[in-house]
Amino acid sequence: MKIKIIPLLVLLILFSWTNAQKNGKQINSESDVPSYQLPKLLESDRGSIKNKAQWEKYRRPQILEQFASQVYGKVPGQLPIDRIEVLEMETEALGGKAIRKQLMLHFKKGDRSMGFPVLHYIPKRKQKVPVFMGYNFLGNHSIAEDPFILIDGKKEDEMEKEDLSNFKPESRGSRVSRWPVEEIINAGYALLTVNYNTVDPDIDDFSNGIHPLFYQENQTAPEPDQWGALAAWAWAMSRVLDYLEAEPLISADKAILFGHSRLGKAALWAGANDPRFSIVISNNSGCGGAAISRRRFGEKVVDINTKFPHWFAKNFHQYNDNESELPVDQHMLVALMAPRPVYIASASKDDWADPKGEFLSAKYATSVYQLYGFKEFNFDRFPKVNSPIHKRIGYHLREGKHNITHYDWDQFIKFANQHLK
Ligand code: GTR
Repeated sequence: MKIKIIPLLVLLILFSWTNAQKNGKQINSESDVPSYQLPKLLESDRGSIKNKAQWEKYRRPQILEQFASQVYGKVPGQLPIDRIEVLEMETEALGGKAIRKQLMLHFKKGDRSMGFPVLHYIPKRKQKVPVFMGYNFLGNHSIAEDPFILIDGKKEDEMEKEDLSNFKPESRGSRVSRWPVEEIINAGYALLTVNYNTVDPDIDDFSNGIHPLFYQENQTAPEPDQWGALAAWAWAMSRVLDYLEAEPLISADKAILFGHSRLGKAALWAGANDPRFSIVISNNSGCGGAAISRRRFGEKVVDINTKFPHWFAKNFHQYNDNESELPVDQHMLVALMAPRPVYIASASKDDWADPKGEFLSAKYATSVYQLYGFKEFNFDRFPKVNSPIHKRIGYHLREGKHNITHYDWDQFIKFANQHLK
């Protein structure tokens, strides 16, 4: 009797283990990718799109609207910067090479107000300089060892106890490996950063951050087709660009927006909405970023909406395990950057972000770039590790994990040099 039960038990355990693999994070084999059909980039209700004029007039606005109402959510109105406060400035930063500026951008609507601090380093040059701009995860003070970087806009000894819940003084310099400030400055670029939590805290709570300034009376959360956190982070980068247009040391028409991971998703959405960003770079942005949702490889729509219910519009939750009903897919998001240079970076051990799905978005977006005369891409085959492709669309598969490294930055700087200098 016992002898019969044991093989049965083994079978049962094996069966449930395989199922757990399928439902959980580990399902990462190309053979598990379902067959799927992508929505057509160059078909509209008016027929096929044959040139850039038709793309810009009919198809682009339609795709943008579908992403806004079904994926990231619409921004319910407009709100310009109310006031810019200079918090700190040093003309001899980084051993005299750069100017450090720290500002607070203030916003106000009715009796509600909020603000977020901006840090930049600007190389000392005779002419205006281009700028890399992007969010950080752990606070502006995490990007460099520099003791003068304020923590959430405040000096360390002036911080109250509650200020410390979001920002740890010990984070100072903790992310220098992701932020090669000197290399960027030496290459002639300014660097601007904002902590994303200061725009909208990354928690499932719509009572804080920028959202409440847009509420109607008695509204406490965005409507189903209105913005989640990613769209709020995207929106705020455009407001930073509004400020940069008046900054005499920086060429706002050479603003390179970059972001890693969730912030890479936000960078792509910001770039889609605001054509003033001259280059957009997404690093390991994955699901809801550059990766094709219909591949269901690594992180799926249902995973992201379950773990981060506040990132996207509520409408996006309709597509949990239902990707085939999405009117768009992420190659269309990349295509919304056209004809501007766009860069998609993946990492070989970042299965959760689906490197191949990120590559395919770049590849399929080329059909729109071709309407603008950009024909050469070399996107026929998924490239080997560390073999970057720098065309009007850039792509690389870095060897290694989900991260942002010197290798990535070297590629981004080369790509920017190629297109802006
Ligand atoms: C993960 C999330 C990803 C990615 C990442 C990040 O937990 O599943 O979509 O955004 O976080 O931002 O680091």
